[in-house]
Amino acid sequence: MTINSGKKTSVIVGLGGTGLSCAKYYAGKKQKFKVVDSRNVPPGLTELKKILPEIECELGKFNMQTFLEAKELIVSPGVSLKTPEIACAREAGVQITGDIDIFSELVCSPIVGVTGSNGKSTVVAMLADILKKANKSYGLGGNLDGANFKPALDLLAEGKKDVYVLELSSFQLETTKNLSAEVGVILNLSEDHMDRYESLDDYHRAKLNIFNSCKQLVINRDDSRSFPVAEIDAPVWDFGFSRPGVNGLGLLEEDGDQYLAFQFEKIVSVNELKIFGQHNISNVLAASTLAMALGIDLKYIRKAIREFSGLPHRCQWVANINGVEFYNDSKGTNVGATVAAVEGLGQRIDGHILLIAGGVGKGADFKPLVPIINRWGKEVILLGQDAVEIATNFDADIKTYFATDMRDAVKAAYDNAAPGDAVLLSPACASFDMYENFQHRGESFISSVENLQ
Ligand code: UMA
Ligand code: ADP
Repeated sequence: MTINSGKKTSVIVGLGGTGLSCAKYYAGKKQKFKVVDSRNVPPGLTELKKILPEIECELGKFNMQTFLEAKELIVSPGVSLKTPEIACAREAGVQITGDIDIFSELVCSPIVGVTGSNGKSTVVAMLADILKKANKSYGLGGNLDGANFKPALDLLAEGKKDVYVLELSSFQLETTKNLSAEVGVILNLSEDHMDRYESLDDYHRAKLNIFNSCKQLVINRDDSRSFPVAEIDAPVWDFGFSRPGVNGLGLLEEDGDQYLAFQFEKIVSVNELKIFGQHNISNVLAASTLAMALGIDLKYIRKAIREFSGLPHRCQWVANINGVEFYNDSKGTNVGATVAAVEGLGQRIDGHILLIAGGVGKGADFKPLVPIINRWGKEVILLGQDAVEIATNFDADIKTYFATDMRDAVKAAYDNAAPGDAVLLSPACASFDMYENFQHRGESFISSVENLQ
C-alpha cells in the first residue's frame, strides 16, 4: 500500500468498531495514519491486523508525544475529550474530529440526526420502517448496538442512499462540529453518563451539537432541553402530548379516544399502536415528525407506525405465568428510562410492579425512582455493583431484596407476585459489571423466566 508522504500523521484514537471503520476509510483514501488504544488488546485488533497488517498500532497506556505530534486526532466515542493526552493536544492546536463529522462531509444525501437520553433506537427504527413503506432507500447507523451495530463510515460501503438516519450519542456529538443534518432532534434529556460529564449541563452541551448547521429542526414541546439554545435560522417542527400546533404533531381527544394528529388531521388512534406507555407515544410522535420534515406522505407514516411492535429488550413482553406478567426492559440503562418504563407499565396493569434493577449506576442520582416505586411498585429486587446504593434511596416501607444473580432475582420477584402483578427488568444501570451488554442481560432474564415454568 502506498502511503502519502508528509511529516505528520493522523491518529485514530480507539480501536473498537468506530476506530476500525475510520481505519478502513483512511486506508481506502491512502491517507497516512496510525491507531492508538489504551487497551492492550482492543476489540478491533484482530480484524485490523487481518485487513491492514502494515498499519502502526500503539497499544496500552497512551503516549503524550503521539498525541502532540499528530496532524489530527480522530477520537472514538468511548474516549472522552477530557483525557489528558487529548486535552493537551487540543491546547497545542492539534485538530480534533470524529467519524460523524467525516461522514457528514462525505455524503450528499440528507442526514437525519437523532439524539436524546432515551428513545433513540426506537425512533430511528420506526423512522426506518416509515422510509421503507415510502420506498426510500436508507442507511441506518451510528450509536446502534447488537445486530444493528453499524458505525457511520461503514454505511459508505452500502452504496448511495436516499436518506441516512444516524442515532447519535452525546459521546459522538462531542466531536461533531458540523453535522449539517437535513433534520436534527434531541428527543428528551435526563441524566445519563454522569461518570463522564461534570453536570447535566455539560452532557446537554454535547447533545446540542446535533443542531450545528442543521437545515430543519424537530423539538419536543414537553422538554425545553430539546430546544436549541442559540438562534437558528431554520424551519422548526414540534411534537408533544398537547394539541398539535401549526407545524407540529400532538394528541387530539375525540369522543373519549386519543389520536395522534398533525394539525387537525388524525393519523392513528393511540389504541391502534402496538407499543405502550407515554414514552412510546412520544417516540411515535417524534418519528412521525421527522418523517414529515423529510416530506414523507402521511399515508406511509400511518401504515408504518400502526405495524411497529417495538424492539427487543425495550418493555418487551416475555411471558404470563399464573397471571403474573414478565417484561424485559434491559435497555433501561438510566434512571429516566426506568421511570418511563415503570409508569408505562403501571398504567397498563391491574396489579403492582416488582422491579428488578441494578448494575453500574454511572454516577446517577436514583431519587427519581422513589415516587414512581411508591406509586406503582410492590417490591424492588436489586442486583449488581450499585445495588446497595440504589436501595438507600427507598422509603422504609418499600420492600427490597438483594439478589445473588438474575435467576435468584426472577424467582424472588415471582414468589412475591400475585395474579395481575408484573415483574419488570428495567435496571436503570449499565450491565457490564455482570454481563457482556444489555442484550446478554435481557437474555439472562428471559431464560430465568423460562426456568420458572
Ligand atoms: N476504550 C478504552 N481505550 C481506548 C478506546 C476505548 O478503554 O483507547 C473503551 C471505552 O472507554 C469504552 C469502550 O472501550 O468503554 C468502547 O469504546 P469505543 O469508542 O472503542 O467503542 P466502539 O466500539 O467504537 O463503539 C462506539 C459506541 N460505544 C460507546 O460509545 C461506548 C457504540 O455505542 C456505537 O454503536 C459505535 O461506536 C458505532 O457508532 C454503544 C454504546 O454503549 C452501543 N453507546 C453508549 C450508550 O448508548 O449509552 C453511548
Ligand atoms: P436509546 O437508544 O436512547 O437507549 P431505546 O429506544 O433503546 O433508547 O430505549 C431504551 C429505554 O429507554 C427503553 O427500554 C425505555 O425504558 C426507555 N425509553 C424509550 N423511549 C423513551 C422516551 N421517549 N422517554 C423516556 N424513556 C424512554
